[in-house]
Amino acid sequence: MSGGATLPGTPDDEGEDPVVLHVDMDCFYAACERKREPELRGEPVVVGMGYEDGENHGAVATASYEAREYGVESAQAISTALERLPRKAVAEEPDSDVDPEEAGHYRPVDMDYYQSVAEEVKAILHDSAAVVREVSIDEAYLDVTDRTSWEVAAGFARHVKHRIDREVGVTASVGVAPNMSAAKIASDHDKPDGLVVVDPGEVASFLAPLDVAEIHGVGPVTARKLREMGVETTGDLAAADRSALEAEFGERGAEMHRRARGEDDRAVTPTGRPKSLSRESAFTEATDDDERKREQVRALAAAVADRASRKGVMYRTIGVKAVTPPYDVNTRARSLPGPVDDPDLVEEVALDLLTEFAGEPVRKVGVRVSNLSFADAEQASLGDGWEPAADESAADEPADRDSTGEGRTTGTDRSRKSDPADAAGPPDDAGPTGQLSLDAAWEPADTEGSTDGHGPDSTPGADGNPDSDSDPEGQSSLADF
Ligand code: TTP
Ligand code: MG
Repeated sequence: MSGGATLPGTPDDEGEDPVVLHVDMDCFYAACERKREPELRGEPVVVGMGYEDGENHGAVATASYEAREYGVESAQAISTALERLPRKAVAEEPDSDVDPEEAGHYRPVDMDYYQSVAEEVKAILHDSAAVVREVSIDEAYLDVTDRTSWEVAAGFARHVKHRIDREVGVTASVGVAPNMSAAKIASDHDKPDGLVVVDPGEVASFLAPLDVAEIHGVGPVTARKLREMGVETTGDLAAADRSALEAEFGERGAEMHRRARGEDDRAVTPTGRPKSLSRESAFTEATDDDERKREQVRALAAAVADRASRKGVMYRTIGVKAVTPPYDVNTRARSLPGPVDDPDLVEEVALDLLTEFAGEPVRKVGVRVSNLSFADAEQASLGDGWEPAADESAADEPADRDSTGEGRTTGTDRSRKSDPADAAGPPDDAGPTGQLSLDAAWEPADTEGSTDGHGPDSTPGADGNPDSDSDPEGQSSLADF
């Protein structure tokens, strides 16, 4: 680790490992219920979605840790939960044979109230970090590299936790790590009220003993397949042969492998500020017909330029993406001397960049503008980027994306990498997850609203609340490998 000389509150040294916090509230809805009804503290509490007082219908949104001891869990039918943990009110009836000590409190969901509590928490998070990425009602990533140093990161995180507890009256579990993926796993590692710090250099050893299912994006189906391959722990996965994983899972396999090794260089980017606008479209089969490619790129260029105009956005960088078989993602970008809003130029530059792929078979093409400036000056200089892509109109083909990632594009930028999102086969773990497309600059046209989006082991998220990575912007994340 570097940055030993950095004091809290001073800017980080060049090259210091990022300090990333992942904050996830403990049994959040139940904690909110306890905040306004303190007599519920220490008691088993179940919050039901589609549940009404005294009824048996609905599903468990969350349960307090005391209730979880009885086998009550999220997404379970309330009727099942009641079999495992009877209602307190029933147990307290005079002729009841249920022990009130072995009973719980059931409450219906009150989203408005939870939202207001979440806002109090988020205010503290924004106070604690310049860069906050909110990924769901009870979860956020903070980049605090410029506010602390690795020597005192634990104290910094403890301070954030204490503030949430003291000022709002609910508890959070916090993971601290040099990247988002490890921070998320760390926050989950010692719940509730946990604080787990994974120092740079310890990421791989922290991950190694964990079950593969703890890696974000590995759901039960993938975990089972991995076990069949003899891969039980994250360490096994890290040591596995990447090409064998690719053979089984496509590019997702390579991504899992990277994650298991603790490799994740995504920057924490604030929620809701697009870094780029892009559209892309796949051919049914790879084509080497240049006119078809050009036609598609013209259409995409027009769509992107139109979108930028409607948003009042100027761009300084224009790029194309060409996915060549098997899954190689090639991106080319050219920066202009100043920001423009010029649909003809988008087409002209995109077609010019495309000439590099003349005669090559191409599976998918995309066009992107980045290095955006907004009419609203506050949002200006968001940088450019080929990174995380939000999916605004998932049902659309081709997809329309606002990227919120960060990247660098100077002059003509060239890159060639594999795109997890372009991997063959539907990712079975695709939940409505959070932020990013890993290092894939562009997400697939069909991440959501198609077989790719919600596979058999999507995390159940009753009533729009999500699996833990769901993003208020409706971003599709991690491309779920
Ligand atoms: P989570 O953070 O997944 O769960 P939690 O905060 O209740 O518990 P933990 O301590 O394990 O973090 O989700 C946050 C809230 O989202 C949760 O309080 C209720 C809601 N939610 C649902 O409504 N349905 C679900 O299936 C899940 C998982 C969560
Ligand atoms: Mg939570």
